[in-house]
Amino acid sequence: FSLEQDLRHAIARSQLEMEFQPVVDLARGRLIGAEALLRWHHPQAGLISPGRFVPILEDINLINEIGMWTLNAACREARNWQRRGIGGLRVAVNLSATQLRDPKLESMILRTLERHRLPPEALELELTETAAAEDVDRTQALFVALRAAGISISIDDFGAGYSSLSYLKKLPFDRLKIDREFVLDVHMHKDSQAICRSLIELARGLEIGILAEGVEKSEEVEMLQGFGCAIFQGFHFSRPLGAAEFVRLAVDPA
Ligand code: G
Ligand code: G
Ligand code: MN
Ligand code: NA
Repeated sequence: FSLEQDLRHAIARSQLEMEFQPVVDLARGRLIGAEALLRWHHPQAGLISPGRFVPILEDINLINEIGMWTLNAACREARNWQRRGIGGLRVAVNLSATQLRDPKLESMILRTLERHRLPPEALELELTETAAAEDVDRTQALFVALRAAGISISIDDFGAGYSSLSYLKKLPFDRLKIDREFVLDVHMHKDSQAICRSLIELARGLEIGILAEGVEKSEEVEMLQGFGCAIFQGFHFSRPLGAAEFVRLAVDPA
């Protein structure tokens, strides 16, 4: 089989699925949302990670189509949470650099929210700093428009790219996600501690939110909490869950 060919039929054959990884706010002691993560169930190869197939989607020009499928699926599920009375949760959807270059992106996002009657406050878009910094002026216009509509924006994998910090002055956004690389065993590494402390201080100075992703151990949580980070995502709290599993957790947090 060829992954390229098979990807062209993945939507029609219902092989794509979204998982939802809980995001928790320890200051308020509650679940505040989830990151929507795309999964591809390949009939022969099994479960394939987006880390492997998103680059192929980019190559074969399918990223915009599958990106819209993803956004639609995530918004439909977030509306489902609201219908079930699970209030105040935000769903975070990853966007690639290619999607950012699509002139129809903004209108498609707004139409998707309308179609599902999802309030814009319930949607967050995640972009890596590399994607966001690629064309700062263009990204700036897009972020301004999306935020004016009530959608929030986070910079994913923060600290892991090669971009300069100058884009921080130009781009309006709501949240930084500290890359997993700096969170991993932060309690054991002085350099990771210095970096995390600086990032948390940076977010405070910029008056934006900060989230630590990829937390796997209570020692990591405790250290980052001590530095002033309150929002977490990672296997320590929960792995990404199927839609039904996520609803069970949200309705009845153990
Ligand atoms: O879930 P996993 O660890 O396999 O994700 C690997 C990478 O794929 C992560 O960087 C994640 O941000 C990205 N990713 C997950 N879902 C999506 C998606 O719907 N769209 C895009 N563009 N990237 C995604
Ligand atoms: O790049 P991005 O932040 O979007 O990547 C999210 C990916 O990280 C998801 O595919 C998810 O499966 C993975 N992930 C989430 N929590 C953890 C964790 O605690 N440890 C590890 N190793 N991976 C995680
Ligand atoms: Mn992400
Ligand atoms: Na990330």
